[in-house]
Amino acid sequence: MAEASARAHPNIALVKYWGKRDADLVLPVAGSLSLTLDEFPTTTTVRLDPAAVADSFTLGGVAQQGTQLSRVTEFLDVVRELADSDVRAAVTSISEIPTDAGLASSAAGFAALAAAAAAAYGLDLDQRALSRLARRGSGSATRSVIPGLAVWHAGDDEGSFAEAVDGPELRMVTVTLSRTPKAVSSREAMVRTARTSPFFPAWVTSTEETLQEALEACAQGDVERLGHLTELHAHRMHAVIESCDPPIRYLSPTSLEVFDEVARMREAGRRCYATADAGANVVVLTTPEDAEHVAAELSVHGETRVVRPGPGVELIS
Ligand code: 2P0
Repeated sequence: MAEASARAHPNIALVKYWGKRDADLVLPVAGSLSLTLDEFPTTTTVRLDPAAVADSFTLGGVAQQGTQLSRVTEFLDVVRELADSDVRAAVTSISEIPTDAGLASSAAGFAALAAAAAAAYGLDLDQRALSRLARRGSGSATRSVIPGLAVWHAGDDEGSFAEAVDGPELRMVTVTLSRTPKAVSSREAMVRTARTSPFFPAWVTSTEETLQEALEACAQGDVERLGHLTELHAHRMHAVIESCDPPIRYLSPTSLEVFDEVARMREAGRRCYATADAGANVVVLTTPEDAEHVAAELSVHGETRVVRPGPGVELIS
């Protein structure tokens, strides 16, 4: 097949990925756990072009250059090596992720690109192989291949893939607070954290422990324990990031107000637990019963949206 299209969705980590032990192979220092969302898909088409001398990448109708294009080209080089091909490709992508929603676009973007490129170059990959391939584009993309709850194993190149995990029925409430782009990219901030934070070794060992506890909570359908670990792990990730030199701080005073409000709702009996990625926006893990209430209460701080668990990556043509 010389052309293929695929769609993937972003995911939010409950146990976070922060730090690589191998940047080329995108191997994380520890495993992580996430929920793939059913909103904000990215749809990507890969068309092989034997006459082209270089790859092209168009995002939302705009031709990309620089880092955006080179990350796509480097990823396609991995696919071409697997397919034993030197044919260049035209990649067109449409992202429905609002640029200010604080959701990493690289997870959905590279999961969709992995599936479309694998099909266009004639690779027949199962879910595990596709997850490993998506990992080479962006770490969090490893998990967007998988529907719903997904664990990404740290492992070596063979063993570092994501797979589905059974767990309780969950909802996410996104709270959009920030409209300014992040000061330091996740990729750069991860390197700085690993190089300069004295707390980094403890972050690595405690993350593996938290992951095992979170997987047990999933198996037991224990929303309270899973939620507690989710919020705890977000605080720990931001603490290790803030401890690097020079320091990086992603949370704003309003983010902390939302964390406080979520704690107050919890004391009042709601099941809700806050987390935040490499930006000021907050996402709240909650239940189907509590989701609408949580979204309404938090709407004074920013735009809120209730999001359900979503599908894994899908080939659409
Ligand atoms: C996560 N984040 O687990 C963590 C939490 C942000 C905070 O994965 O360098 O874009 O492409 O592997 O996947 C964002 O990092 O980084 C991320 P790369 P990625 O979702």
